[in-house]
This record gives sequence, structure tokens and C-alpha cells, in this order.
Amino acid sequence: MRDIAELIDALDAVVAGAPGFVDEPLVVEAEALALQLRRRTGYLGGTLVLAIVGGTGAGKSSLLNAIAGETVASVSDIRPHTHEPLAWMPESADSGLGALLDELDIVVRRRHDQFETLCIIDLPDFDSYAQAHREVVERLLPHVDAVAWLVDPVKYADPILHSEFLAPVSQHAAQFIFVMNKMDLLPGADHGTVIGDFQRLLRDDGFDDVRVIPVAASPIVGSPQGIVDLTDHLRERLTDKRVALNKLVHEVRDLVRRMGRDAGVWGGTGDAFEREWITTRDSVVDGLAGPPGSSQREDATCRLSDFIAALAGAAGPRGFEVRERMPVNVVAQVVNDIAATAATTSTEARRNHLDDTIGTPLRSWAYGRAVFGATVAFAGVSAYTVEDRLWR
Ligand SMILES: Nc1nc2c(ncn2[C@@H]2O[C@H](COP(=O)(O)OP(=O)(O)OP(=O)(O)O)[C@@H](O)[C@H]2O)c(=O)[nH]1
Ligand SMILES: [Mg+2]
Repeated sequence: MRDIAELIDALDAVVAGAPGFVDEPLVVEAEALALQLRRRTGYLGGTLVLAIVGGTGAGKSSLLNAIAGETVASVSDIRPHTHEPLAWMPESADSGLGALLDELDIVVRRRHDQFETLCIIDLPDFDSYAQAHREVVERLLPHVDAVAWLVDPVKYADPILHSEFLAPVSQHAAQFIFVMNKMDLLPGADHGTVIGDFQRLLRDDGFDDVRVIPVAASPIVGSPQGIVDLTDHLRERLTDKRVALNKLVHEVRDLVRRMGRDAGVWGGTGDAFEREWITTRDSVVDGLAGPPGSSQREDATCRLSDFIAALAGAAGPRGFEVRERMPVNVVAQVVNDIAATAATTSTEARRNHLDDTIGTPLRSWAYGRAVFGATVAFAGVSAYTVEDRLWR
């Protein structure tokens, strides 16, 4: 179990195996939860995946380098520069992250051990303002946790940027982080005005209460500025993400537990069945060979009904299913038949008869439940594992 995607698979397996074992409303609830988990946008794992997007020359590669504290991505004055997307990913990332990058066709990957829960994707400039630009972002949105939209103090107000790219994706506002780079090009006194103006334009685009983080990823003079504010913000987002995922994992665990309880699979019906049944069957057949009315026969009958009662008891709320499969009159009929033929048939034949009439139907019930029990147990263990990894 490496990440939440696998937990969802485990939940799906429980949902698939549940009909017939679990009450319908619980199955419906589990289906809805699995769907909710699958529809959740963002990367389903304990790492925050951030894509940096923005026009060519905004400083996307420079920003990644500033966060990394070293040159990870190549930077140039020649536009456009980055031609291939690049992922800066934790050394210890879960396997799901590699699968995500495969899915996004991101081949260039730089490993790091600095910020072990952060993966940053530096994207090439997509021929600014072409339809393709927005499509790339829209394709990314369901897979990444956040998109950092990078602008600079010169181009932030470009009407096409707002009408063509930002306004159409404003329904995803929660996933966006706006970063204004190259703040060193502005006099300090103008910082507030320019940031405020950008925020106003974003509000008009449909991004309410949006925060703009000012940075200078590669200032002409001095070292990068504002990077700590940005990384602090990313850490907060990661915490929020983990809390939200944790809540979902808890819901999965609780639901799986309720399904297991409803199905009676915690009672351990299954593996013990064979051993118990063989002993019961043989002693019942032997006992029923005793003389009519003898205590031997009575004991044998009791042993058989005790076996059925124990199975029903272990199934908890589903015990009635055992009674339905094996009504008292059917059991009485089988007992009579075996007793009546004791003198004329072999022990083997009578054992086979008891197997066919009582053992086999109960066995299929108990084994089906045991298989479902294993599925439930796997999902339960998966939920614990994911929770553990989420906070590690
Ligand atoms: N003055 C100043 N220049 C910066 C800053 N950040 C980046 N630059 C410069 O802006 C230019 C473009 O930077 P890149 O990081 O290559 O920009 P990019 O967005 O990755 O560009 P593409 O790969 O073409 O999409 C480079 O010359 C950087 O040195 C900054 O904070 N201040
Ligand atoms: Mg670049």
C-alpha cells in the first residue's frame, strides 16, 4: 500500500464484494465515498504537487531554482527557454508520484531531499496566449494540488491574460496561488499599489479573496526575496491537504468497519468452518446410528443444531441468513433420513448425504463471507497504512 489511490482500489473491492453481505444503504454510502475520493482533485498522496505556470520569461525556472536553493532548471534571457517540463521531486516520494508524472508525460525529473513533501513542476512556456496554454493548465488541474501562476510587474495587467486564461479557470480558484515575481524591478513604495491592482483584476476575473505573494526569484542585485513566505504558504497548504485527506481516510476506515460488522465478517466464519464441520458431521452420523429414542441420537441432533446456531451467532446481525438457508424443518428431515437409513447404508454414504444437504450450502455461505472478510480486512489495513504515511 503506497498511497491513497490504492486505498480507493481497496474500497472499490469492498464495494464490489458487498452486495449480498451488507445492507444496501451501506453499499450505496460506500460507493458514494469511493466516488468522492476519486473525484477529489489534486494528487492523492502525502506530497504537495505544485505546477508553476505563466508567460515566457516570467521567471518560472528561476523561481524553482530559488525554492531549491540551487540551479535545478536552466534559466535564460532568450525566450522561450524551457522546452521540456521538469519535475523537482522528493527522493523519498511514493510510487504514486512517479505514476502521476508518467501520466503527465514529464520525463525530466530531478530528485531532492530538501523539502521531502514538495514536488514542483516547471512547465515550458506554451506559446503564450494560444488556446493550448489554457488547455495545458486545465489538463493539469485535476492532477496537481496547486498551480502557482507567475506574473511580473510589467505584464500582470495584460487584458488577454485575464480574459483568455484566468477568468475561464476561476472556478478552480482554490487551487491557484498567484505569485508576482521580479519585485526588485519596482521601487519599494510601489509594491503595495501594484499587488493591490493585481488583486483587483483577479477579483474581476472571479478569484475572490485571493492572495498574491510578492517575490524576486533572481533579483539583479542581492539574493532571492519572498521565497520563505511562499514556502511557508506551501507548507500551510500541505497541512490543509493532509487534514482533508486524513478526514477522508477516517471516513473510509469507519465505513469499512461498519460494513464488516454488518456482514458479520469479524466473527471469523470461514477458516474454522472445515475443521468444525468435519468433526460435527462425523459425530452426527455416528450418533444417528444409535437405536431410536436413544440419548445418542438426541445428542447427535443437538450437535448439528449447535453447529448451525454457532455459525449464525458468529455472523452477528447476518445470522438470520444462516437460519434462512437452513430452516429447522429441513434439518429435521435430514436427521430423520440419516437415522432411517443407518442400518442399510454405509457410513461414507450417510456422511456424503449430510455434506450435500447441510455442509455444502453452509460452506458456500461461510466461505463467501470469509472472502469478503479478507477484502474488508485488507481495506482496513490499507487505511491505517495510508494514515501513517500521510503524517510521516
Ligand atoms: N530582475 C529580475 N529578473 C528575474 C527575476 N527572476 C527571473 N529573472 C530573469 O528573467 C529571465 C527569465 O527567467 P526564466 O526563469 O528563464 O523564465 P521562465 O518563466 O522559466 O521562461 P521560459 O522557460 O521561457 O518559459 C531571466 O533572465 C532571469 O534572470 C527576478 O526576480 N528579478
Ligand atoms: Mg523556464
